[in-house]
Order: sequence, then structure tokens, then C-alpha cells
Amino acid sequence: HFLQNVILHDTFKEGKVTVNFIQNTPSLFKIKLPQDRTTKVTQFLAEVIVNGNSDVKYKDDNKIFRNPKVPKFNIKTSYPKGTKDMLMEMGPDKFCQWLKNDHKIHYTDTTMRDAHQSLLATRMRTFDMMKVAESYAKNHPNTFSMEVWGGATFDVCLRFLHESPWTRLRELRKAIPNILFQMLLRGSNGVGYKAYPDNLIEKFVEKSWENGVDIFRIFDSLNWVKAMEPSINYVRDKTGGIAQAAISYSGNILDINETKYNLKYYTQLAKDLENAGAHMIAIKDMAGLLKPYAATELVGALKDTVKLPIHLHTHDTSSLQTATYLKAIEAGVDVVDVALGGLSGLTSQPNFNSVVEMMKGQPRAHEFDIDTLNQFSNYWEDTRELYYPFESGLKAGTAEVFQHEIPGGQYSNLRPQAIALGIGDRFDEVKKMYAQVNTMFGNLIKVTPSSKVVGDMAIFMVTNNLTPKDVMERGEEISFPESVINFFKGDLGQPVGGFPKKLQKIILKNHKAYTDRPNAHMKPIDFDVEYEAFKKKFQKGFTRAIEIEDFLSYTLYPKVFEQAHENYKLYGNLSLVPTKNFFYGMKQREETLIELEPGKTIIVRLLSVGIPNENGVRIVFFSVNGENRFVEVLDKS
Ligand code: 3PY
Ligand code: ZN
Repeated sequence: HFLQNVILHDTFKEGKVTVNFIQNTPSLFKIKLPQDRTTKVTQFLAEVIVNGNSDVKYKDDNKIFRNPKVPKFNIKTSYPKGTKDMLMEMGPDKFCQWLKNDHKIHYTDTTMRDAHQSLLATRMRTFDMMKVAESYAKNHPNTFSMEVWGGATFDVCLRFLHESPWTRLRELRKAIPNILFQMLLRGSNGVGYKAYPDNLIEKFVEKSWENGVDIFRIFDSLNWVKAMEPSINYVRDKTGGIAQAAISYSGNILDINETKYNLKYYTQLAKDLENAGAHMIAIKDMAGLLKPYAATELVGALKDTVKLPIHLHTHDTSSLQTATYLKAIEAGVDVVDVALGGLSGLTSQPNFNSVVEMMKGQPRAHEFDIDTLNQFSNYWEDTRELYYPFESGLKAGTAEVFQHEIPGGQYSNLRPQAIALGIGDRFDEVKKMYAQVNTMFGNLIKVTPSSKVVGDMAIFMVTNNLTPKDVMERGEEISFPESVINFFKGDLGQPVGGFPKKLQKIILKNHKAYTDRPNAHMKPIDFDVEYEAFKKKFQKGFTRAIEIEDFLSYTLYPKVFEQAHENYKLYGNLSLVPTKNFFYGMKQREETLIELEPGKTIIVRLLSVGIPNENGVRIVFFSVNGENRFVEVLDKS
């Protein structure tokens, strides 16, 4: 916009610019903000029409989209009773007792979080979720929970979708008041990639509950109980929700040579988490490594060790994991994570619809109306088409995952990361190197953010043609990636069995390592002072009151928040724009409906796009509710 001010300025147009033009023309820095919502939204559409959405790296102009159909529901009937109502009636302890005693297998639907995080680089927009939210809540109230928040969704929502994650949560909560909502919390790393002050995590948990989260799946990227304990306590003390502590699964308990992550390790971990106050235990199989017969052993052993309900999460990267669910269900697991068919399989969760079919008529079956469940799968299959630039490209299950152990959510990111660094055709090497780095690092639990450290190192080594031997022999001369140095300092906590000492010395050089919780080194947030300063800085130009939730977003992701805030001032609430238009703009004569608020819908039609004038500015003509409007946009091509 600064550039646009320069180009449109009379002095510039008349070619009279001198060296002092910028210093002497303060008005250049005055960004004229569009005032009303219609102007803002048409400004955004015009921008995408002329310059594209910068997040879309490749566009197929001939792509034809299907119209996703929302399964029927009655808008007038009240919501049937669901698990959320039960939690509110019983409280977390009684509710978990009920769950443990219930013979039926329960299902968590991950479609709105992990499924799209693992298949579509987390790009699913609130718009597409909201379209089916009420229908789902009324058609399938017997779903145990819906994972709708946390993990990478927080960051991506703000960074790429220009939405507030808090608004997403609230809107979904309003539309789905009857089913438990679940989030993934990275323990002391919150929804980020590093440690945060404890009182920030505490406030984050409290506000997440107030805005709609019921089940907090808490994990630590190194399975370090000490790092999970504070979050478990915050859920217990500050919310009426459920603290579900996760054991992240690595390796193979059936391998007789497995001396680190064996059955004894996992049962002890579950016991420690029960003692730390967890209401439930999750087996978080983030890479999909838990094989069917291993599930029999693990679930059976956990049921014998702890009194808490057991919840199983996996990724179907190998295409084996429905068999794992069958074995886990036979062994008495209480809940399994599934995704609606259209967004299931491969790096996502096993197929909800098919698992329901598998269990039909069996002793632990849970009744679901399969016809409507299939309609929801179809809705997501059709909606998924809109996100084609974000597909990971994986076409079939791969047994290689048992060697490289790359988590599902990371797998779909690693290839684009490799392509961006110019080593796309060496992806096979990256996968192999990932496994070698894991061995060098002492065989880690690999899940966000520890998995990112391993991925960064693997890419670094492939890019620089380094072998593990090179690192050990000439590591003193190598400057390692920052994430790797920080990891070896202890910034993500302590790995099982400690750091490999020789390598730690090579990587750290003069940096000092520490062994207590990284969060213990951090200055607590002074909420009174810092929130006030934040409000002062950001209220101007914002059309709604600033909230403590905005401050939390800012504290977790300062730069990303600032950018999202700028976007909001310019374009307003972009979550209202249909996905097709958000990513691909509009074609000539195309018409789109935008519901600015309930009952206030505008009909926008693209009339034409002018050719660039001598300054590169194009005029985009729309008709909005039958009235002509034009918007000026600088063509950046
Ligand atoms: C996340 O932390 O986002 C994950 O999904 C880890 O598995
Ligand atoms: Zn997952």
C-alpha cells in the first residue's frame, strides 16, 4: 500500500520525484483503510483476482469444482444430548468412569484438526467447517469427541488463512454445543515449537476451556513427564475439562532387540502420567508405527496398569492401521481416533466410515447411521478438491514408515520443504537421513517439535552432502541449524536416556547445556502491564474490541499476529469468503455470495478487470447487490 501511495501520488505521476520525495511526503505513509465491510471484502477479492493468493503456489485454471452437499438436518429442532452434556452433568472423574465402564467402542472425529493437518498442510478453513457443523452435531451426537483445535491449526489459521483461531473455536462451539471438543496441546510448548513461560500456558489452557475446548490431549515431544505435569495441573485446576495425557509411541515393542521403547517403558510412563493427575491416557502413535499385534500387547498391558480410559491415536501412513484398531478394540481400548472417509487414510487417521462398518454387528459396535456418515464423507471429499495446491502428493501407503518413523503430520510437510530447498529429487535420501539422524541423536521420541529438529538436521545434511561420520569427525567446523543447537542445549527438555554426550559437545561448541525444565528459565508474563501495552499498540484500526485471546495469539506468534492484524484492518473478517474465491479469486462474470453476518448477504459479481495503467494499477469492476463498484489494485506481476 505504501508503494501504491507512491505510484498514485501526483508528484510521482508527473515524474517530478526528487531524492527527498519520500522524506518530504508523510502522506505516503498514511494507509487509507477501507471503511465498510463490503469495501474491505471487495478489496481482498480484487487483490486475489489480480495478484493471486500468495499461499497458492500453483493454480489450475481449468479445474472444475463439485458443489459439496451438506447432509440434511432440521434447523428448528434442538440439539440431541451428547458427550458434552454428559461431561457437564458428571464432571471429568465420573465421566471418565462412565467411559471406562461403557462396553461400546467410542470414536473421536479428527477431520477438523489432524486429518487436514496431515493431508492438506492444515489449510482447512473455518468456512468449510461451519457449513457442516450444525448438521454433524444433530446427525451424529453419539460421536465421543471432535478434535477441532490445537497442533498446527493455531499457527496456520493466523499465518496463512488470516483467521483468528479463537473465533474458529467459538463459532464451532456455538454450532456444536453437544459433542466434546478436543485439542492437541504440546505441553510446555503450547501450540508452538519452543518452550513458553508457565503462566502463559496456564492462561492459554484457561482461555481454551472458556472458548470451548473440553479434552486437552497433552503431550511432550520427548515424553518427558516433568514437562507435561504443569499442563495436566492447569487443566485440573483451571477448567472443568479432561486432562488426557499422551504417551507418544516410537519404535516397536514386539522387536526383541528394542531395549529403550519397550512395553515396560510405556507402562511405566502411563503409570507416571496417572500419578501426575491425568484423567485419561492417550497412545499417540504420531507416525503410525503401532502394528496390530503390538496393539494387542500395549493396550492389554496399559489396561492392566492404569485405571484410566485408554484412547488410541494413529496415522495410516502404512495403510495397516485399521487392523491395529481392530486388535486394540479387541484388547479393550475405549476410544479410537478416526477421520471422515473423504479426509482419511495415508498420513491421516483411519477411515471413520469403514471402521464403523467393520464393527457393525460385533459385540463392541457403536450405532452410527452409516448413510448420513457417508454423506459427511462425501462432503469432505468434494470440499477437499478446493485445497488441491496443498495436497502432499502421497498416493499409496508406504511400509518405509517403519524405518524412517516420520510422523504423519511432518511427512506431508517435509517434501515441500525439500522441494523449496532445491533437493526435491533427493527426497529418498532425506527419508533415509531422517532415520540416520535419529540414530545419531540417540533414538528420540519424534513428534512436534523434536521431529522438526530431526527433519531440519536431515535436510541440512543432505543439502550439504554430509554423512554422520563427517559430523562426528569434522563437526567442529560445521555451523549446525539453530533448532539443532537449541535442542542440544535442552530447550525442548531432556530426551529419554539423555543426550549423546560426544555429539552434544560437537554441536554445542561453546554453548552451555542445562537439564532442568526450559520453562523454568523464562520470565513470567506480566499480564497487567503487557496486556495494557498490547491494547494500546493494536486497538487503532481494529473494528472490534481487543481481547485477552488476541494477546495470547500475539505472545505465542508475535510477527504472525502483527501480519494477521494488518490484514484484518485492510480486509476485515476473511473467514466469510468462500474458499474457492479466497484461494483463486473470481472468473469474469462469476457471482459469489458472501454472508457478512447472519441475514446480511452480499452478491458479488466480477464484471471486468482493466488493463494496467502506466503505473501498473488495474481497476477491478464488480457489481455488489446490483450496484457497480470499482477497486484499484497494483498489479505486482
Ligand atoms: C502436532 O503437534 O501438531 C501434531 O500433530 C503432533 O503429532
Ligand atoms: Zn496425529
